Amino acid sequence: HLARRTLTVAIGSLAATAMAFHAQAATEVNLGHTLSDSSHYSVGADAFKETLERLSDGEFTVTEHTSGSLGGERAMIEGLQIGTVDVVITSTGPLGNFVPETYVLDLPFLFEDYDQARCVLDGEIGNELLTKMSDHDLVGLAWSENGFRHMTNSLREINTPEDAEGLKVRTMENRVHQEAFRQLGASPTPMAFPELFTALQQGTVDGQENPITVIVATNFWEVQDHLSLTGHVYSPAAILGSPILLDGLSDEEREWFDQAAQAAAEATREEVSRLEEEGVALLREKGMTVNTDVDPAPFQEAVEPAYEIYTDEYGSEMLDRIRESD
Ligand code: EAX
Repeated sequence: HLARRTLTVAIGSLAATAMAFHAQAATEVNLGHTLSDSSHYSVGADAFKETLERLSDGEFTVTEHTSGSLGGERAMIEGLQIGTVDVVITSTGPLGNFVPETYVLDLPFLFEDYDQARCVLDGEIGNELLTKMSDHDLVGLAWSENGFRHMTNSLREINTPEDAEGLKVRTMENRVHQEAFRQLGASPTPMAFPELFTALQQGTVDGQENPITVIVATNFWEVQDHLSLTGHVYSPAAILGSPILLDGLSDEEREWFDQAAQAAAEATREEVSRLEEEGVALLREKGMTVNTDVDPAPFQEAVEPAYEIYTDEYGSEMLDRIRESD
C-alpha cells in the first residue's frame, strides 16, 4: 500500500513539475541580420530583445544572430516564410523578389533626405507596404533604416558618372539597383552581402555601395581605398517576422512584437544619424580618401531610365504618391 501511494504521489508531483515547467518555458525567438555586432542593426536588435523580454516578462527570449550567420538577406527571408527564422532585420535589397511592391523604395534619388524618407515610411505609404508583406508569407513589423548609399572602390574617386564607367560594382540582388548601375555604365554584379568582403579583398569586384553605417561596421576600409558620397539611393531596412510564429500569437503577444520592432527602428535610426555625422572622419582616419562634394545632378540624369523601366512594369501610382509627399 505504502509503496503504491508513494508512487502515485511521485507521479503526481512529476506531472505538476512538468506542467509548471511547460508554463514557464520561454519561447526562443531567433533574430538574424547580415551586419556585425557593432552595427546599427545590432543596436536595433538589442532594443528589440530588451523590449520584448521586458513586455512579455520573459515569455519570449531573443537570440541575435549577426554577420549573416543565418545566411544572406534573401536566404533569411526564405527562412521566415518556412519558419526556420523568426525575425529578420534586412535591407530592401532582395525584398522586391518577394514583395514587388517594395521596389518603389529602391528607385535612385527618390528621397531627398532622411526626414522625407522616415516620414513616408512612418506614414500611410509605409504602413500599406508593411501590410502587403502578409500577402507574401511575411509579417511586416516596422520600417527601420540602413541609410543613404554611397560608392566605394579600390581604383579611383568617383566625381562624375564617367568615373563609374567600366567599374565592376557589387550591387544587392535587386533589379532596380542593377538597372541603375547599368545606366551609369558600370558593370553591376549582384551578390549576397556575406560574400562581399572576400569578393572585394580578392578583386572579384572593384567596388560596392552601402551607407556609411555599413562601411564602418564591416571594416570596408581594409579592402577599399576611395569613398565618394554619391548618396544615390536611400536604403530602408525592414523588420520582418515569420507568419509561422506570429500568426499563432494572441493580440497581446503580437502587440509586444510590434512595440519591440518599433523600439528597434528608433534605436537604429538614432545610430544611423550619429554615424552620418561621425563616420566620415573615422573612415578618413582609417585611410580612405573621401570626396564629399559629388554633384548628384549628372548621376540623377544618367539613372533616369531606371524609372521608366520600373513604371512600365509596376505603374506610377505609388511613385507619384511618394513624390507628392515632399
Ligand atoms: O542590410 O546587402 C547590403 O549591401 C545591405 O546594405 C546590407 O546587407 C545591410
